[in-house]
Amino acid sequence: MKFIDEAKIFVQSGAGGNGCVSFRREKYVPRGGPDGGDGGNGGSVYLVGDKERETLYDLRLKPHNRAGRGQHGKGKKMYGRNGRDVSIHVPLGTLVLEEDRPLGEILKDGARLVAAQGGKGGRGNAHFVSSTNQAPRNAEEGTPGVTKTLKIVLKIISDIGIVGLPNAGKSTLLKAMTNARPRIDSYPFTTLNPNLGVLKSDTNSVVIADMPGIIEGAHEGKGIGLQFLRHIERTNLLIVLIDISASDPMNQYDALLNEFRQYKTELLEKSRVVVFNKIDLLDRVPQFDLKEKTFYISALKETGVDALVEHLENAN
Ligand SMILES: Nc1nc2c(ncn2[C@@H]2O[C@H](COP(=O)(O)OP(=O)(O)OP(=O)(O)O)[C@@H](O)[C@H]2O)c(=O)[nH]1
Ligand SMILES: [Mg+2]
Repeated sequence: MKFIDEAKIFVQSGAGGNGCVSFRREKYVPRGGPDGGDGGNGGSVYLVGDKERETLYDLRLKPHNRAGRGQHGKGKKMYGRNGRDVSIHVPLGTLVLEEDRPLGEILKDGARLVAAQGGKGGRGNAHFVSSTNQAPRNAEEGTPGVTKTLKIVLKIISDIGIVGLPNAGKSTLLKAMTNARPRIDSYPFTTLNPNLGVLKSDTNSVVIADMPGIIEGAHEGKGIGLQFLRHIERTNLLIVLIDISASDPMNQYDALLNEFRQYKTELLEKSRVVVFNKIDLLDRVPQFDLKEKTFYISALKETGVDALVEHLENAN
């Protein structure tokens, strides 16, 4: 299924049904009391967190979501039926915005957010009896539903993000560390959307996201741009992956940090480790002196990956 991380949807809740004005009619009971029932509540539109979902694709397919209206109350104190609710299932990490103001976010499986509250049913005349008015001729109208246009944005939930230039071996590293089987190829921009993998240890499991490649000028829209970086905004730790066999590894590193800075300086404040990959291609592996923790690995041959995994498990 297509990975879609932004969608616009229209939601409309149902109006509440009107309360009823009615009087009891029975043989030999000349003046029965009021018996108008209440109107039903209008249906609401909900967004529901669903851990099985990974994309907002379905929301694109069905942008209009309308809940049912409440039925009007009837005589003999019969309630109107409530309107049908509508539940829209979304992946965990979904953010809901109304006119660019956040309405809420959905982080847990089964979590529900009211996107459009249904109208309230009106009360029937049976409610309005008083000592001075034994035969009320008034009932309430139901309140109207609401219509909204919502922007839905997905920010994947993961603990660790792998970032680097195209072809650095990010997907190969994800494959070496987790159960994920991402596409790997020798041309740049093989990965177009984030891939998720789970690193399981005895005590916990850590979700790792492999990102599309970043190139210099990405913040100006070069390559795939930096849009997808929002998916690592929630991570605790970044793996900055550098191809040590390519020319000037430190230059790659500076270029990446510079793009992060252009995107959001907060990304620079995240803890990170720097991983130099493809050491199998070199006879002599140069060492770099960085303030971050560094690792020298071959994701392809799985050399040095165990030490990295151990560090990640303890860091999370
Ligand atoms: N020799 C060697 N090749 C590697 C290593 N890691 C990855 N590669 C190769 O490098 C190429 C790119 O690997 P990917 O894992 O697709 O790289 P990526 O960073 O995910 O690339 P994009 O998704 O395009 O940004 C593939 O041909 C891999 O087989 C490594 O440790 N050693
Ligand atoms: Mg890739």
